[in-house]
Amino acid sequence: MSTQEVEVRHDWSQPEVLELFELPFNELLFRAHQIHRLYFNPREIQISTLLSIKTGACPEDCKYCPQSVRYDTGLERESIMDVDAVLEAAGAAKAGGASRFCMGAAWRSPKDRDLDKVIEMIKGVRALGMETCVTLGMLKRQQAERLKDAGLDYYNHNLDTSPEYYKEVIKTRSYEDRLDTLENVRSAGLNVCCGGIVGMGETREDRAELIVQLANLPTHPQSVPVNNLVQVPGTPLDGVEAIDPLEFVRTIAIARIMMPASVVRLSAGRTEMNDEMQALCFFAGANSIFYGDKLLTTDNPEAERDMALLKRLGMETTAPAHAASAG
Ligand code: SAM
Ligand code: DTB
Ligand code: SF4
Repeated sequence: MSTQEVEVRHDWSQPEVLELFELPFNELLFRAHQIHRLYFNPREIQISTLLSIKTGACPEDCKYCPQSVRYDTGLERESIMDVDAVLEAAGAAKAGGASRFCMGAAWRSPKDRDLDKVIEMIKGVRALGMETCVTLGMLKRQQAERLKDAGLDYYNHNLDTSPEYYKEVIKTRSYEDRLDTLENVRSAGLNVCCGGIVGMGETREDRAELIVQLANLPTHPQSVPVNNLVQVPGTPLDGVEAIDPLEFVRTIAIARIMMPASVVRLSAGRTEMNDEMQALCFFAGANSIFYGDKLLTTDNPEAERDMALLKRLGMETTAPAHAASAG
């Protein structure tokens, strides 16, 4: 098999993706791993560290999110961090081995004066020799261009789930709004980081449709975070039935098959996964993780435990580099 034989497609249909979901588990993993090896060194893993630069009191109503002002999750609201404190955290992440620093803000969309400060942060993190990513909510074209000019590498904005299930989860912004932001980010020439969350009570059809939506974008997102819902007391999705771990692995394998050149990140939810499950996800094609003791507001596995796991698996972390363009 060669990369020529594995076409990078943008015309997937839900029924054919459901057929992939129905494959025997080993058959699916074998196909995904074969494709993975065509595009990537299977020993390599990209690691990003997250920092919440503006926490809580978000006006949006995303039912999974501890930062929405509508749910009582006991989170203290904080104003935007000082640039120096952000750069200190980025320096520590770099010393710990992270190649990319991702800054997240609990905004519906940034105001222009917020962007001034974020731009200072991006320039400072870049000067440390790290790749930069921000996730700030909806973005206008001109704002995306300002971020590109500042040297930003990636913008994260997730589709979260299928268009149908989306309406059950978020009412304050539409799927179309998200697609518009992605278009603005793409046309500004930024790398797109876009994925979703599973384990929110969605059906297999919803999971298939989420990956169809991602793979049928005009270009595949360069980075695809697959989050397993972190259930936070006080959020409406707390207590929802968790996804079967093997169904989660299948979701990773199918993302790998359908977006062969994209980096697939095993994202939120790793604290609940054992080492064996994570190893299966890496075999299925995940080649990135969030690294560091915290995600934005919830826990992530301890950095030392992750380094020990990567060592046990014979995996190596990648150095910062501008991503090769995905198809
Ligand atoms: N406010 C911005 C936005 O929503 O675009 C940026 C930050 S927001 C926290 C970034 C992403 O984190 C969301 O799109 C969602 O996919 C993910 N996320 C939030 N809460 C989560 C949870 N409890 N479990 C898993 N993923 C979560
Ligand atoms: C993404 O897809 N997952 C990250 C990042 N992009 C910004 C966020 C996960 C957040 C989990 C809940 C929290 O820690 O607040
Ligand atoms: Fe706000 Fe983002 Fe959380 Fe939604 S996911 S409530 S937009 S911080």
